This record gives sequence, structure tokens and C-alpha cells, in this order.
Amino acid sequence: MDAPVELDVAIIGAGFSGLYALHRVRDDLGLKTRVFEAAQGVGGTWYWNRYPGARCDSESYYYSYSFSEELDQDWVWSSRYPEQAEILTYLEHVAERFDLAKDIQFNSRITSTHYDDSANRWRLTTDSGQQIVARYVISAVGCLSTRNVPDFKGLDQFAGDWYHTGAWPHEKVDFTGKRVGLIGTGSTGIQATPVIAQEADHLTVFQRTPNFTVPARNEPLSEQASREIKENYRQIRDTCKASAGGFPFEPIERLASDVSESEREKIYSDLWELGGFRFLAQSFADLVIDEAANETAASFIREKIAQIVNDPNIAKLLMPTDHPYGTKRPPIDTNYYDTFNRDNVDLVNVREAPIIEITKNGVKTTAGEYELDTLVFATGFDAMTGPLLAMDIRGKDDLMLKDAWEAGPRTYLGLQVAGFPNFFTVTGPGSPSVLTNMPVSIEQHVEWITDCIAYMQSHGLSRIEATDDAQEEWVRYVAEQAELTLYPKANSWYVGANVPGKTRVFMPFVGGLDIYREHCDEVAKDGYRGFALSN
Ligand code: NA7
Repeated sequence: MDAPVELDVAIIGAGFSGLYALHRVRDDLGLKTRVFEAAQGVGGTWYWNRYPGARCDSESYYYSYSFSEELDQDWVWSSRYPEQAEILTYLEHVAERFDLAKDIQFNSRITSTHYDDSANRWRLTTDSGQQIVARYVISAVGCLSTRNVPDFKGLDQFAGDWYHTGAWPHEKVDFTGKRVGLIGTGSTGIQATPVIAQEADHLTVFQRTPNFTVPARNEPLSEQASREIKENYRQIRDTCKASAGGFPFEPIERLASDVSESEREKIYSDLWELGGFRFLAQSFADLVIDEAANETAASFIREKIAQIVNDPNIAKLLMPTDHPYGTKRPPIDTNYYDTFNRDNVDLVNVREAPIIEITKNGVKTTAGEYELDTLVFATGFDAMTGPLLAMDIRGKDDLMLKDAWEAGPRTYLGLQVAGFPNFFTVTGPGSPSVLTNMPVSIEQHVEWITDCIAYMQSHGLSRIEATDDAQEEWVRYVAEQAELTLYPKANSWYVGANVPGKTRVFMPFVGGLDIYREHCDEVAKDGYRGFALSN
């Protein structure tokens, strides 16, 4: 067997996080660093999610790195919301521009990650049996990378092809002439439905929970818009960094009750036309805090569904009533509700008549069997904790992460877990992460971790570990913040409700990236308060 690869820093994952972490740790600190990536190329989420209609819901000019002004000035986005292929090309360009690929080992999935206390080293193993020894590990595995394929009886006997949107083939899947079934109406199902409907002979959408979605209003980015963005890029980036959500929107302070009903309707109507996350972010400050305020937005969207969808029974089926608007990750769409006016599209309520099994010919629910040629699972991910728990992480005294997290994820600042020294997570549970515009949160984490490792180096320290007390206090604070909002009311992937048996805990920090950034900066300024440092 080959000798283990010896590294200062092992980074796991080559998406937005891993690429930037490699750039900072290798090029700023000069440490021996390598990225291990399961895929054949860079991109992370944007490598795997190639399904029809895959597009970012954040706008291109701010869903991108901010660390290089030259990159900002050189790169040209083609549309308001970037398509998967364009984001992947962007990340490939970043990898080339900063000479990253030479330190990325592709086709290498980390299968075990064990801390050796006596040597103060992490020992990692890849799926091909390669051994790695590293002083630090940075997990950049993403929050939505472990696919959730429901355990339906009989899937192996299905005669047609089936796909999960998060592991889509590189070759085009041709739906022409096919009867397609799509399970799941989260952001992904909502993006894929209109596109598949246009190509397939027939599309059956299996819906368990209706979702609120707002039009994206995608359009090409004009030369003039692009020029104006570039002229103001520094300011746009600064606004994102200082904001609660990582977005360049002005903070909204008005409450839904501050205005009359007709003014409120006008605000919602204007934002509906403007499109995208702005409907939630720029309407009223209390939408995810106050139920009555939330209901004003929810009923506006329900009214829109009633106007758009011709068949009142289908419209009713599409109207969410079981959760406040925005408490599940809010999808944005292109022609989603209109698609249910097409003759070749059916909506099936699997809440009322659940799926019993997948048969040779299709999907069988308690109400009957639907004959299908192709099945698409848009059933989401084991979010936030899934990718970490898949790597058999063991800390001090062989403590398994899955045991440490039996009652839900416990972290200090979403950056480290007590008992797992020198192991950092990027956008882990307990950080703002998925509630924000991800590249901004990723940069903040990677920069904090890089500064931390630099501090360790310059102070002759070799070991940093979150203390139990600091972790407990942080976990309590994260939970208290969540309880101040309506978020915990929804059966969302934020609480793990989509994965049977997963402990219900609201995982991200809801208090805002601005507040969170202050906490992290203060902790660092106080000599990494709440961490035990030693050599
Ligand atoms: P989501 O948002 O988790 O959506 C998954 C959908 O699949 C959702 O409608 C689920 O219904 C449905 N689902 C899951 N399991 C089943 C079973 N067993 N039967 C029927 N329906 C099921 O995943 P997405 O991929 O759409 O989005 C993930 C994130 O990616 C998104 O939020 C963005 O951040 C990007 P449920 O609502 O649980 O009843």
C-alpha cells in the first residue's frame, strides 16, 4: 500500500467553498493543501444538479465570489438568474484562473475521517483506499449534497429509467414521447416541471405538500445593466457583506400592519412583477415573525394561484395551507402554476392518496396506478448534516459525529464541533448558511478559518477545539433565535422533516449574517474565545 499523503490541510469538496478554501489556505498561508472531490470536476452542487430548468434562485451578479475585483470586472453573466451550466463554467473558470485544479484530486470520495489524538492528526481514507494524514480538515461538502431518494417499495422493478435531480446524467435526458412522473414540489420540482412538461408526451406531478412560489422574471442581462453593476460592484459587494441575508437589497423595516390593505396589495403586486426573492425580502420585515403579517403574503399568493390556474380544483390543490409563506425555502419559478393549464399535465395529491409502491409500469398510490415511462425524483436532500455524517467522522476517544449529533447537530458558531479538534465546517449547521446568499456566507467562513489557521501558525499553536460550554451556549442561542420566528412551524428540510427518522432541530442560525459575522469577529478578536488552543 502507498504511504499516506501528508498534508497541512485536507479540504473535502470542490464547490464554491472548497475552491475558495484552497485558494486562501494554499496561496495566502502557503500550506500544503489538497482538495478531495468525489466528482470528476469542480462545481459541487452545480456539478451534480443538471436537471432541466436548473438555475440559481439568487441573481447572478451577487451569487458569485466577491474576493477578486478583476474577476468581477472580467466575468460577464448572460442573464438575471444564472443557469446551472453557466455557474459551472464560472467555477471552472475560477479554478483555472487561480490555478486550483493541480491541487484537486477528483474521483475521490472521503469515506472515513478519524482523529488521531496522540499525533494530533486527522487520518482520512478515500473510496479507493488511499490514506491521507492532515493537521487540519476543512469540510466543504455543501449543505445539499446527500440525495434523499425515498425508500419506495419496488423501485428496482420499475421498467423505465429513473433519475434524481441531484445526480442528473451529463447526457441530455430525452423526454420526447414519454409519460413522465415527477415526485416532489420543492424548489427543484418547481423548476423542472414547466421544462419537462414542454417536452414530454405527458407529465404527472406527484405532490405531497403544495408550495408557495413567486415568479422569477428571468431575462437576459443587458450590456447596460451589466456595465452599471460593474461600475458599482464594490459597493454592491459591501452591501451584501453587511446585510442580514447576504443580498444587496436595502433592509426593509416596515411591518405589514404599517400600511393600508390597498397599499399592501400594491406592494405585493409590484414585487410579484419584479420577481424573485425580493417578494419576501423587500415586502415587510415581519413576514417570518408574525403570523398575521405572513397571512397577508400567503393569501396574496393563493389569490394569484386562483387567477392563473383555470381548473379551480387544481388551483385549490396547489394552494399551501399547512405552513406560513417563507418558512420552507421559498422557491421561485418560471411558469410553474401556468403549467397546470396544459392538457398534458396532471397533478396528483399523494398526501390524500399516498404512494404505496413503484411497480414495473409506474407509480401505485392508494387511489390507483399511474403508467409511466420515466420517473424523476425531485425529493431533495438529507440537508446540512447528511453530507457530514456520510464521512464516518470520529473525533477524540473515537467519538462518532453521528453519536455526538444524535439529538441534532451541535456546533460552536457552525464552525467546529466539541470533541473534533482542528476540524472546520464551512456553512455548517448553527451558521446562517442556507438562509443566506451562499457565496457571501462561504467567503465569510473560509476567511475566518484561514485567519484562524494563520493565528495558530503565528502563535506556535497546533490544536484548536470548541469547548463544550461555548458549544452549549451557542446551540441554545441558535434555538432561541429560531423560536422567535415562524420557521420551526414548517415541516421543512431546515428541520430535517423531509427525512424519515431525522431528529427535528432547526439547523441554521436565523439571527442574520450581519449579527453572526459580529459574533465570529469578536470571538477571533478575543483570542478565539470559546475554543481551547494548545500546542
Ligand atoms: P425539497 O425542497 O426538500 O423538496 C422535496 C420535495 O419532495 C418536497 O415537495 C417533498 O414533499 C417531496 N417528497 C420528499 N419525499 C417524498 C415522498 N416520500 N413522497 C412524496 N413526496 C416526497 O428539495 P428540492 O430539491 O426541491 O430543493 C432543495 C433545495 O435545493 C432548495 O430548497 C434550494 O435551496 C436548492 P414535502 O414538502 O416534504 O411534503
